[in-house]
Amino acid sequence: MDLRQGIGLRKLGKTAEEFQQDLLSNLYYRRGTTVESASARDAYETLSQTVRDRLAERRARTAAAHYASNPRWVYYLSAEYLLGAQLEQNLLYSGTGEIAAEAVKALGFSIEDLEDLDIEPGLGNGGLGRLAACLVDSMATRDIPAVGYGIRYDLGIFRQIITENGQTELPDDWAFQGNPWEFPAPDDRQTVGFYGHTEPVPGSQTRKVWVPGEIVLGEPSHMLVPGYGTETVNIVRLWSAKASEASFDLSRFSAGQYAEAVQEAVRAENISKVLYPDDSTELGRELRLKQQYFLVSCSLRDIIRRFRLRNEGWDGFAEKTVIQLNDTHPTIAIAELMRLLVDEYELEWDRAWEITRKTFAYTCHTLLPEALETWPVHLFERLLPRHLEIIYLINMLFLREVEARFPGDDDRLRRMSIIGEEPRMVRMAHLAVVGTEAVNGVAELHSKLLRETVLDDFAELWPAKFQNVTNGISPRRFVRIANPRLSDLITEGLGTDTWIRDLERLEGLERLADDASFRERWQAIKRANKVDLAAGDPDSLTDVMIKRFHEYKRQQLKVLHVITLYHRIRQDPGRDRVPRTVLFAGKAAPAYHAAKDIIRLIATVAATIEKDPVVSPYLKVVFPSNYNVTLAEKIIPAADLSEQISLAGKEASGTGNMKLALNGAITIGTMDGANIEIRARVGEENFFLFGLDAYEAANARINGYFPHRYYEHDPELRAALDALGSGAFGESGQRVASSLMSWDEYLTLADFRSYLDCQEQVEQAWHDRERWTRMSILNTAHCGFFSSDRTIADYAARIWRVAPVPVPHDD
Ligand code: F55
Repeated sequence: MDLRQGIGLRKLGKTAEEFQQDLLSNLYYRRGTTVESASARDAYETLSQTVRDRLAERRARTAAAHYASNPRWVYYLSAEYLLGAQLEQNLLYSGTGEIAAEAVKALGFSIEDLEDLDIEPGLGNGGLGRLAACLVDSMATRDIPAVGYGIRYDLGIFRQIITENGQTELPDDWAFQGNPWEFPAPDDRQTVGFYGHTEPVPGSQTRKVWVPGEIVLGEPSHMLVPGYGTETVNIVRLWSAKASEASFDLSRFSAGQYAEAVQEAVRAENISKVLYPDDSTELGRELRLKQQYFLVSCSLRDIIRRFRLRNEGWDGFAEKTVIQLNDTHPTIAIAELMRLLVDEYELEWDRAWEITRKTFAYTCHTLLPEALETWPVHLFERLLPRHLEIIYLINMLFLREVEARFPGDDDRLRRMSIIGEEPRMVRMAHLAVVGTEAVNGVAELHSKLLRETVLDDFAELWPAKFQNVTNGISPRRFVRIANPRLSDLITEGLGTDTWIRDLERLEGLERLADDASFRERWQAIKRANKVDLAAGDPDSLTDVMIKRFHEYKRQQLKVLHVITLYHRIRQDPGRDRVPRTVLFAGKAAPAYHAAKDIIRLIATVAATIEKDPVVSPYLKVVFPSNYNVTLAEKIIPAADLSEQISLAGKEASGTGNMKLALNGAITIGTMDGANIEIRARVGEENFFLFGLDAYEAANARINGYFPHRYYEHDPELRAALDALGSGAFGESGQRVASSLMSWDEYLTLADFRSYLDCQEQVEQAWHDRERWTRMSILNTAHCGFFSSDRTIADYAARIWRVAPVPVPHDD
């Protein structure tokens, strides 16, 4: 048999009997147990393997098709992936949901029970990590040859427990029971250097030899990333740090110094031990820079290895390769590729630089100045001495270019330099802009503000480099899987399920918004989803704010609203009111004390309301622990109102806003991030807008912002802040109030009245249930644009210039 002609595999069966046979064979031969003694975990592992095998077969065909066509590849470099649970997704994507359910039933289990055993790899913090997962899903769905590279952290984002005392954190040993979805690939191990010194190469101006002082191994494993409704199965390749043999000190061990003997090995393996739980605040810690370089060094060598399988020399490299940097975290790749090309492959500097610049593209995810990554020069010098030299040279040549364009403008040179002065820092965003062919923001407003503010000098120098690619979300995970009831109704209403791959078809729901019986079913589904969630009265308005805790996102504004409602009910208990269930979920970085105070305050407010018999019939605050992808999939389908209330100009895009709108929640939000694009699509009458816009917000302090004035002029605001200040809601409440009264960085008080007025409009609309339901349907109908399939089509056409490579069917 010539394996190169096809993939030489026996076909895996498509019938329930064949699936069941494979399940049994996996139970006996791989799991090593029997039907009689199989536990739920045995059944889960075996089912996962059986499903995985079906995808692995598609994976083999994908690899064969890619190998044959030698295409242009997309490599997505991201320090984070929030992939979510895998079983249900893989059942759906492999089309084995029904036969699998039958087969496990014969073993005495239900598929739902086994799905409960499926854990999620929490290898990310929030939006950025989940975006990476949605984008790899859509790359596979769009048949784009792609590999996602990341780090296989032993401990993912911490497990959160909410009590009346606020948030506590526990380690997340996510793969403790094994991970059936993962394939180790020890043969593709890489060697990574750190520290040490550089030596000149005689006769060369630019080449150097780097002699590292520490060597660590990177061992890859991969998870399958199937496309939906297509044959493509791509991979996400995750690196684990392993100590080299040499790092075990046998002589110390023999001398009885057991801890010292393994000390170096432990240090090496710490690199992939834990995900940094901070979003948006850079810590400047050495271990984090080590993680970044570890990811980059392993991945680039793997990319080059893969290129060399089909190509020779370097001429074709930039044509066959595009490397997308997910924020600045993997930006050291620019210096690393230069190092590999110049020092190891002996290319001329200019040629190496041309290749490097053409190969990379950079996505920025923030506007917060404190989230723009910088590293102390001295740390860089110690950890990555050769990379610092290369960055200096890149910077010198770059500043020469700037000087030629703007002679004598020293201030501009200082602003644009990759090296900041006092203290001396490496500015990763500057390196990312200088070393790439394309730079994009993640929503229209964000991209515009990047050009006008943070990166304005660069946009002036290279206007064509700057683009917008508005974020999107996977309709499979966040509609089809999360909300099966609504999905079935949509499919019935449209007469087809093609919307799952072609989300703009949801427009067809527009006419159904006028159909009373359709509206009734729509409403019944929302209610049933609320019953499933069991967060509160299913007939109450379910008002959700689910996202990381950060002051710029303004959970504190929502708390002021809740306290005001509480006061209103107490003052006039007899009045008829809209019952509300306010649901908060999200994690705060463990060291972010102000955010943790807000969490604790919410827990206290929730308990106070619960105990109050006058208020509790109308108002309930719930705060489920440990917000993650799995919990999001339960909450989102049950939401009526979506809180997107960041200070305008601070939220780059948001993606929760898209997930909620697509599931028929109506947004109350500011003119921020993708809210603006959601509003433009669903129509202003189907969106609750309030607050300052980004320009007003930016000017507020310039014109003199005094939070105290709002306190003095608004009695309800005063009552809420006084209650907090009095200690009625604990010390955390006092600290939140004092921070708002003294500085209020995110203009919470300025937007308070506008927000409360807008919430009144929400209640008016809720009273008219027909109107509300129509708004809800129209939100879903008009949000098809926010599919990550569209996002990927944008990247593919405008940034990557890649074409799909279809994978043939097996019949
Ligand atoms: C993680 C680590 C560091 Cl060091 C910095 C930032 C992060 C992080 O998680 N950022 C993040 O999630 N950013 C978000 O990206 C989303 C996807 O583009 C946006 O929708 C969202 O607005 C932005 O805050």
